[in-house]
This record gives sequence, C-alpha cells and structure tokens, in this order.
Amino acid sequence: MTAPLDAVIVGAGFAGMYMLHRLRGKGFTARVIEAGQGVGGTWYWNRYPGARCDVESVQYSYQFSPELEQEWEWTERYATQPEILKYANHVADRYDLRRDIQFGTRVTKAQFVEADNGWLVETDKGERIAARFLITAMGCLSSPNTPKIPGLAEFAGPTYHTGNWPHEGVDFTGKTVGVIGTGSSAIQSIPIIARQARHLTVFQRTANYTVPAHNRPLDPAYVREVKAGYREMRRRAKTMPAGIDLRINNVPAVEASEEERRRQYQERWDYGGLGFMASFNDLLLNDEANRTAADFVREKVRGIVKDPKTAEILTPTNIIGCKRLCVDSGYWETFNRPNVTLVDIRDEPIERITPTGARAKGQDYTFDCLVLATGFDAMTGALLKVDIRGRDGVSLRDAWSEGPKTYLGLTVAGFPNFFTITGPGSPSVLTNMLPSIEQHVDWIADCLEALREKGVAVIEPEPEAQEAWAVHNGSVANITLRSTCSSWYVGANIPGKPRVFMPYIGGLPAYIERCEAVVAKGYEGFTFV
Ligand code: NA7
Repeated sequence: MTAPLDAVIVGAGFAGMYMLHRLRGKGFTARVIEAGQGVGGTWYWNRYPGARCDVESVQYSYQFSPELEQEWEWTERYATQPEILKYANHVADRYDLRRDIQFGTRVTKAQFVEADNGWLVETDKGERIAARFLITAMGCLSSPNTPKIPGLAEFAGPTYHTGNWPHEGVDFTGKTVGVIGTGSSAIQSIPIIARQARHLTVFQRTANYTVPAHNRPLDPAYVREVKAGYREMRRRAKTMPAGIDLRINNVPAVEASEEERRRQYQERWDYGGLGFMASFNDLLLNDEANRTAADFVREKVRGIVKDPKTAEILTPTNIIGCKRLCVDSGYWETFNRPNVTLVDIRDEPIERITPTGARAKGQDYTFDCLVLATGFDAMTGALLKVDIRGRDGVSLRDAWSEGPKTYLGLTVAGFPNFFTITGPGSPSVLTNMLPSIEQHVDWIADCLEALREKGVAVIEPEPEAQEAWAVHNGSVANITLRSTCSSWYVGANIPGKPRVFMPYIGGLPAYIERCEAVVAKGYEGFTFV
C-alpha cells in the first residue's frame, strides 16, 4: 500500500471533478475512483434518446471560474446529454483532472480505521487505498432501479435501462418497443422512440405532469448578454429556493382571480420549463392552490390528446409538483400517433414479462425491445451499495436502517472524516445541482483547510446536532405538499425502503446561511480530535 492520500473521492461527475480541483488548489493529495470509463456521472450513464437537462444550460454550469463561463458556448436552451458530457470532458481537460482519476474502478468497501484516524478504501480491482478523508460524489440518481417484474430475465430481445444506456446508442428503426415507466426519462425518450419504432407500447403506472420545454437554439445575442451578466445572474440564483434564476410570482394563487390565474399559467406554459411551478407562491403549500395549477395542465392533456380514453389515462390525478415536474418536447402529442399504444397498469401491475413481450391485465403485448424507464434508488442507493463502515465497524446501511440521517446532508455521526456531496438532508435534487455541488465542495474544501490549520486529525458531527437537523428536515418537509405522495423523494419507488423525505426542502438560501453559520460558530455541532 502506498502512503495515505489526503482524500479519496468516489465518483467523477460534476461533484467529484470539482472536489478534486478544489483540493488540489489547496495542496491536498486526492484520487478520484470512478466506475465509468469517463467523466460526467449522470451524463455519462444516461444516454437514452432525448436525454436533456431540465434546467436551462446557461444556469446548469459551473460558476467557479469566470474564464470557463466565458469560453464555453451552450448551443440550446436545454442542453442535450452529449453537449453536457462534452462540457464535462472540456472541464476535465482544462484542469488536467484525469491524471488523478482512476476510471473503470468501483469502490466496494470503505472502513474508518481508528488507529490511523483515516479510511481504508477497497476497490473491485483488489486495491486498498488509505486516505484521511472519504468524500462521496456519487450522485443522487445514479443507482438504476430495475423492478422485480416476474419473467424479466426471460425476455428474448434486448432490455435497456434509461439510466445505463449503451454507449453506441440504439436504433429502434423498424422495431417494436415496450417502455415501462412514464417519469422524466420516459417523457423525454418516448417521442423520439415513437418516431423511430414500428410500434411503441407504453406501460403507465402513474400519469405524470409535464410542461413544454419550448427548447430552441440559443441566439448568440442572448448568449452574449448572459455572459456579460453572469455574476449578477448567479447572485440572483443564490437567492432563489431552487438555486435557479427564475421569475417567482410572490402572491398566493388562492387570492388571485380565476382570470389572473389562467393568465399566469398560460404565460408560463407558453414560456416553458420548470418556472411553471413559480406561477404562485402557494402551489406546494395549499391543496386548493395546487388544484388550480393541476386543473390547468389536465385541461391541456385533454386538449392535446385526441382519443378521449387515452387522454383520460394520461390525465394526472395527484398533486402537481409532488413528484418532480417533467419538461417535455411533444410528449402528449406522441399518443396521437397511430403506432403508439398506452397500457394503463395503475390498478394491476404487469403480470409478467414473457419471452416476446409482456402480459398485463390478462392481455399479451409483443415487442422486440424492452426499455425500462423505471428510475433510480434515489439519494441513498449508490451510497449503500458500498460497504461503508464507521466507528466500531458499524455499517452505514445499519445506521440508516430507518432512513438516512445526516448533519447538513454533508456528514454522518459515527462516520468520522466522511463527507457526502449533495447527500440526503441537503437541498440537492430540489435545486439546480451545479450550484448545490459547488457550495458543498467549497464548504468541504474550506473545512479540510481549517482542520489542517488547527492541527485537527478527525472531524465528526455530534449525534445531537444530527438529530436536530433530521427533526428540522422533517418539520419543513411536513409543511409542504411534496411530502404527501409516493415519490422517489420519500423512497416510495423502492419496495421496503424506509419512508423519509430525503432532500432538504427549506430552500438553498436558508441552507447556505445555515452552513455558513455553522462555520462562523467554529464548526458548531462538530467534535474535533
Ligand atoms: P422516475 O421519475 O422515478 O420515473 C420512473 C417511472 O417508472 C415512473 O413512471 C414509475 O411509476 C415507473 N415504474 C417504476 N417501477 C415500476 C414498475 N414496477 N412497474 C411499472 N412502472 C414502474 O425516474 P426517471 O428516470 O424518469 O427520472 C428520474 C429523475 O431524473 C427525474 O425526476 C428528474 O429529476 C431527472 P410510478 O410513478 O412510481 O408509479
């Protein structure tokens, strides 16, 4: 074994790459371990047709370097997966990151060794790497969920998961295709698969809300304007709950007239994107307010989808924005195509996958290829795949058996010198991931520097501080309607997963303020050795 590193970073997505860059800048030694053969994380794995970010490209980008901001050119309002991956590769080249990234390697185990005040990390290549700090940068949606549908292994044709798509792409021309799932990945890919395939059968368990993207090439004059005003835009974004610079209409829907509500919703529908949920400030706080927005979208489905029976199945019935709102390009219109069939499996799950297709509600559907757009074991899935053991050999899996508990979404009691970038208990998936990642990375890098200056070997959150943070998380989650439905935010998509609202819903500004206050009070809630 070689001399201990300062840090092992797990994952080379946007979080791991920036963590490496920051640690290097402060003179720490670090190695990134990455399962894929390249950088990009989410954007390395999710190569399904139509994959795009639903945050506008000029905002879904790093802000730590004004030079990087100025030299990179986004070409579309919502960047495609290939363009975002190109950006990740550009960053890796620009900052010469690859020499400290070990690709094609999975971390299998990590144990805190008390005698060394550090971690011993094991990989699937049989290596043992010692490091003072273990930093996970594994992404929140990186452990694909393959549901246990009987017969899945017997399907004779190829099966693809949207979250682990073949690098060479898939050509569905002339094929018949079955898609299971109607979440964001399905909503992005279905219109494109339908245009290629001879026939597409979509199996829908829950009808989803989606708003148009109105994606378009970016006008060079607009890009120049953004580049000239980047600092101000980033500053404004940090004052917004989701870390996205958008127009929030700070009045309650319940106090607006019917006419004003329609005007707001229609204007935002025509503009496109996630800003629809900012039409009013009570949409996720008040059932009645929520219903006004939900009804507006339900009316749209019925207007777009010509067959009334299909429209009825596609009409969402739950709370809008409770599951993450989707952003689409021609999703509902796709169901007007003669080569698309929608199968409603709301009341009865798919009975089984057969060698030639699927059997649902007593009927057989045949297809050549199967696409699982069935989402992820979100927020904790990737972390718990690694056998992480803290003090006294206690595993993270056992520590989180009743749901994840962290201090600030960054650290875990009983797991010294361990940091989770965008971990459960942080705003993460409820925000623009890039500014959230940067805030976490900067906090961790500054913390490591402070420990070095103080001559501290070990940092660990106090159990009481962690408990208080968990209670605070739960109480803010309970104020909103978001905690009320069976979404991946609460782990409901994974059978047996404890039901806990995992991301911090108090908003990015309040969260940043709290993180800064903790530091200002000498790392309040932490113990040092
Ligand atoms: P999602 O949003 O979790 O969607 C998964 C979809 O798969 C959803 O429609 C699920 O229905 C469906 N699903 C899952 N398991 C089954 C089974 N067993 N049978 C039928 N249908 C099933 O994942 P995505 O990849 O689309 O998007 C994840 C995030 O990425 C998204 O929120 C954005 O932030 C980007 P359900 O709704 O659970 O009834």
